Amino acid sequence: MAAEALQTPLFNPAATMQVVQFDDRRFCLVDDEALLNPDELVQCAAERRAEFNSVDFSYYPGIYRMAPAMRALFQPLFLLLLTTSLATGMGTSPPRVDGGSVSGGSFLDRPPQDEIIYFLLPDRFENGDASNDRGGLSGGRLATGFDPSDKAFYHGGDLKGLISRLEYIQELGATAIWVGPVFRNKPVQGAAGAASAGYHGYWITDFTRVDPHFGSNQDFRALVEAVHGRGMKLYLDIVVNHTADVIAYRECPTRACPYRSRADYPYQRRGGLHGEPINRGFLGDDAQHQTAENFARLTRADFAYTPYLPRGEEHVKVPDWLNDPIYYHNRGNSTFSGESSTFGDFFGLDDLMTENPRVVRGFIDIYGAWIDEYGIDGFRIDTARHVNPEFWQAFVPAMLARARARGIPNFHIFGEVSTAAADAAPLAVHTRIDKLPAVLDFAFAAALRATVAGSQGTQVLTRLFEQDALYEGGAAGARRLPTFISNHDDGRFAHFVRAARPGIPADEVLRRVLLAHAMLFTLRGVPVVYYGDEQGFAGRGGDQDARQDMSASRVASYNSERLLGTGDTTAPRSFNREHPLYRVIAALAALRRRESALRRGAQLVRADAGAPGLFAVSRLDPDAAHELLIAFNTSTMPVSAQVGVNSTSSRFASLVGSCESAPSAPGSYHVSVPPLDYIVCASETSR
Ligand SMILES: [Ca+2]
Ligand SMILES: [Ca+2]
Ligand SMILES: [Ca+2]
Repeated sequence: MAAEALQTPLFNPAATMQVVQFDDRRFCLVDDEALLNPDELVQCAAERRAEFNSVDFSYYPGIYRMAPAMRALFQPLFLLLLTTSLATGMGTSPPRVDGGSVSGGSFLDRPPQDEIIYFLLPDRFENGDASNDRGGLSGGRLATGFDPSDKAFYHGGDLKGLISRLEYIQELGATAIWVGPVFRNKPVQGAAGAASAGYHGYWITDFTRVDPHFGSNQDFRALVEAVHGRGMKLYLDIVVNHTADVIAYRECPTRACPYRSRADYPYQRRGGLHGEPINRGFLGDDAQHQTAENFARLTRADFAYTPYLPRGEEHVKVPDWLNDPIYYHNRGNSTFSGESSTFGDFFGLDDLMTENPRVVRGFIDIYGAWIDEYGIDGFRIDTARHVNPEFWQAFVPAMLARARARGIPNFHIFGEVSTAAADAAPLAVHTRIDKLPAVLDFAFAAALRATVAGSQGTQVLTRLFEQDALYEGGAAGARRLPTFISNHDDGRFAHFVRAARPGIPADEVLRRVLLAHAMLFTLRGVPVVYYGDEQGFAGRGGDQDARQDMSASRVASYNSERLLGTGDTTAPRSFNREHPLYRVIAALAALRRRESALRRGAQLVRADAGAPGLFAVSRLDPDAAHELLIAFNTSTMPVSAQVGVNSTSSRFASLVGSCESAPSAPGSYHVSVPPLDYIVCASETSR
């Protein structure tokens, strides 16, 4: 036990009580004097981290500083556990300390609801290797996809660059990284004049390889190891619904093919009701017919259109079975309604016949291998709503089992079900029918857009959370939903504020964006920070306009943008840890890591309004033994109100903003919240 081991930067000499972590199992609560006496520390061993529900130490390798309010609560609990563990003979082995650093707890033990997720597109993050910018291809930008001055093309970001910036991400407070798809893409798609590149990763041709623009599979392994080495997790963005656009149809050589339905173009006729009989005996794709025997009778893919593989692209997809058109729907472009939602091509992208057991097995093999090979921690599933429920019902349990076998008990899977309304029903159905463990909470994003960017009353939020009952697992299930306010498709929250309130002062835009982040980190759900939001990126819209470069940008429209909270532009690198948004997000992340009620606690709405104004909730974690009252003000006037609290909550401390120290009467607490601001108040009363 070297005394140096305790002199980590996290040690706070001003604190009178510290928690020392010896390894991933043992902790010790000590006062300052004890720090000077290593022998006393050796004798001080404790229970497993998992039992300390009020503070998750796995986030704090080294020495943890306790908030004063927590210390008083924690000390008796700790002493009880310590006494118990010593009495049962546990904790008598000497603590293991490696070199000068105390090893951290295992990230593998953290449940999904404890994460803070940072979502990035590798192409737009950091360029660590200029030699791969063209993906090993030669020629102009229509061949290589590389044009750093065009927002629709590759800009050079790669996995090596991402590895070099992990400290920046971790210091922001993220515990998990959701990386946009890394698989090999078709480099360029689209007709001349409308061409764009696969820099975003959603046009996969080879599901087994990292795209050469991003590096190699070895680089991916290095990334996962580096992320895990920091006690963080890596969530991989995957696609099952479609591949790149390779398959074409003879019937429409120069235009998009409109959708042809199963009723108008049944499987057993070629090209329509009066066509020649084909696929004799094929009983269709309904759930009860999704058997290998039935799909063996589907031998012709020309029931609606005549699909073909353009010359030179016959074997572009990997694994090779993906090159056979029989494994695709081939019914033309989706209209995003009716059956075309799951059977249509997503803007020409080849829509897989995910009802076919061969396709199900194929994707279990493909993505299972990424779990086996690299030990990743979860999947974000693209376009999940456009795949039939039976696929997910088979795929999800297979992936979870694969992960468990690999020693990843908390593997997480969350699907993209894109909706624009603050309505949980269209999302929840995919947790109940498809059995997706979670979906991205688009309804939360819409509700914040309506109330914090727009001018709807905070009752919108109350209605949203009432609908948590719709999710599989109810409110507890809803606490596992990744929540977000910005993304790469719809745009960034700052853009929504500007769009809803043209001409408002820059300071008000910033305050509304800060308020939205405060809601993101303190309301139920798992916060997802979209890269660049912490640097004040705003964008002028969605999609390409919301995919700015963190590395020095050469895109004129990005570089002319007014960023929030800084006079800088995206022309130089944007990894500023002093940016006001970076600092506020880091503080919110620290608050969330410290307060188990924010991660795992039930949420009770305490106050709302039919107009912009007060929204208050309590977060209650039975193990934390205190109530967190959080009050937001979405209006530009101060609010002052009585809100309900637990009648046993008798003393309060301010965690954020100014809180009164006592309730006005049992069960009623007075809050004053400045315009576009929030307060977080912690009761000190045990239950
Ligand atoms: Ca590069
Ligand atoms: Ca196609
Ligand atoms: Ca589909």
